[in-house]
Amino acid sequence: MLALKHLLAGLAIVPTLIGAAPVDERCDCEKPAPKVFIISMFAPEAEVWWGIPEFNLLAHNISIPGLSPLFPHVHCTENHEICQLITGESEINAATTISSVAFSDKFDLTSTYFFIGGIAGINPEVATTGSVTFARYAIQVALQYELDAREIPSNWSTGYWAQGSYGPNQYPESIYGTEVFEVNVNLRSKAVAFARKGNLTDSAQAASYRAQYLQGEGVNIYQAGAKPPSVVECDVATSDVYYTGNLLSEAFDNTTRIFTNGTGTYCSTAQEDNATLEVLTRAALHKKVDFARIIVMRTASDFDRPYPGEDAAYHILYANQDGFEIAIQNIYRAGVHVVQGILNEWEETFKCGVKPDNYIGDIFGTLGGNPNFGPGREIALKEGGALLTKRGSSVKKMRSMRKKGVVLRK
Ligand SMILES: *[C@@H]1O[C@H](CO)[C@@H](O)[C@H](O)[C@H]1NC(C)=O
Ligand SMILES: *[C@@H]1O[C@H](CO)[C@@H](O)[C@H](O)[C@H]1NC(C)=O
Ligand SMILES: *[C@@H]1O[C@H](CO)[C@@H](O)[C@H](O)[C@H]1NC(C)=O
Ligand SMILES: *[C@@H]1O[C@H](CO)[C@@H](O)[C@H](O)[C@H]1NC(C)=O
Ligand SMILES: *[C@@H]1O[C@H](CO)[C@@H](O)[C@H](O)[C@H]1NC(C)=O
Ligand SMILES: *[C@H]1O[C@H](CO)[C@@H](O)[C@H](O)[C@H]1NC(C)=O
Repeated sequence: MLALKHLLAGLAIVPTLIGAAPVDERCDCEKPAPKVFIISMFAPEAEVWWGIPEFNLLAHNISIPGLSPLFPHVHCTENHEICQLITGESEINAATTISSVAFSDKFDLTSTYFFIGGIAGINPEVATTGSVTFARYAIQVALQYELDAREIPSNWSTGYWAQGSYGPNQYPESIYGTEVFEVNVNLRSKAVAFARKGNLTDSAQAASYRAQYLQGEGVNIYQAGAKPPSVVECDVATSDVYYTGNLLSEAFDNTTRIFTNGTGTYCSTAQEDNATLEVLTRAALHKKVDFARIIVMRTASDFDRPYPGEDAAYHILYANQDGFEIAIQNIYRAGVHVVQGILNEWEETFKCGVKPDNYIGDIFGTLGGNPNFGPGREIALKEGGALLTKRGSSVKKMRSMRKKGVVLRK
């Protein structure tokens, strides 16, 4: 290499040669440029797309370094118009797999629609099992401090409180940057319209379980939870911890409201989406992907809390909610219309992209613009530690928090 550089440096015409060579962007024309990339998290979510009449995702199995050892291939149709990856479950797997694909040289992803299609828990105040939800926000609700409930101060409503704050339901003062992501609302509207063409499935057992949410006070708050499955616009919470029960669900509903400055609607609960969106933010910053082309769809496999009067542990461990299979099936039944809708209207609509009217991106404003959540770019970056060595105030704050017994882990 060194020798070659020397040789080239001696040639006056080198700049012209390099300029004319078919390098960089030109080469992207040769690479597969999928129109839709389906993001599945584990085998059942992936396999529901296989063996279907509409398209064959198993025509190409492409290995990419960095994918999960459990799911070592990206799958694509014969013409590479539709591809699928399987992240593996939870935030670490999602971030690692999406990074490997987004920064891989094997694809041109600059015009690709990323379509997250996974199952999730569901808030019965907003929707029910089997429902298909489309998020505007993804909120990393468990990115907080936590005390076990048995050790919390007597006047606290939960053991969770935002980082850098002094108790539950306060706004975070320490920002990591992955707390909230917002995706393209105009694209979501189109995806929802496509998904509504789907004939959603249900089961008799799921129907009889959800009817019990109307008991007692449920009659006032859980009407949506007792209705048959439908397509709903509401937001997704991300947490590695698979939490459940009335109190944690209410606490993370509160967190969603606080992190989104009251603009988010807590409904589905999953373990990956903020990780996926963080990677796509970074990839978008380097023009590898278009952050305006992301759809977050979660279908509901179980309720995040028991019905009134039901024991919380019994609900999650032993009750037959029967939501899993219908949630998996409805990924395909609703999702296939989203994929086909994008392909059918590619030339007139999707090729050039659907312009967002809302802010899109993370809490820092990394991709430009001002989020309608978060403390603002300057403060968020400062609280995120970006300028820590220059900022006496942040250092002082950390010291004073340590004195108060709050340990900031980095
Ligand atoms: C791709 O992998 C799937 C299962 O992982 C397999 O069923 C299919 O035959 C493979 N396709 C090709 C072209 O090898
Ligand atoms: C709990 O009580 C303490 C001590 O009186 C007070 O400082 C704090 O604000 C209270 N916290 C909440 C969440 O009410
Ligand atoms: C919808 O799906 C159900 C089975 O889940 C089937 O019985 C019904 O005929 C379907 N309806 C339409 C309009 O395709
Ligand atoms: C959620 O917020 C409401 C309103 O601020 C509060 O009354 C409730 O105790 C909170 N719930 C939890 C579990 O923190
Ligand atoms: C969100 O709420 C926090 C805490 O009240 C506030 O400091 C921040 O300015 C708000 N952000 C926006 C964009 O309104
Ligand atoms: C990420 O988390 C925020 C809240 O913490 C949520 O509103 C948002 O929908 C999440 N983003 C995605 C894409 O899951």
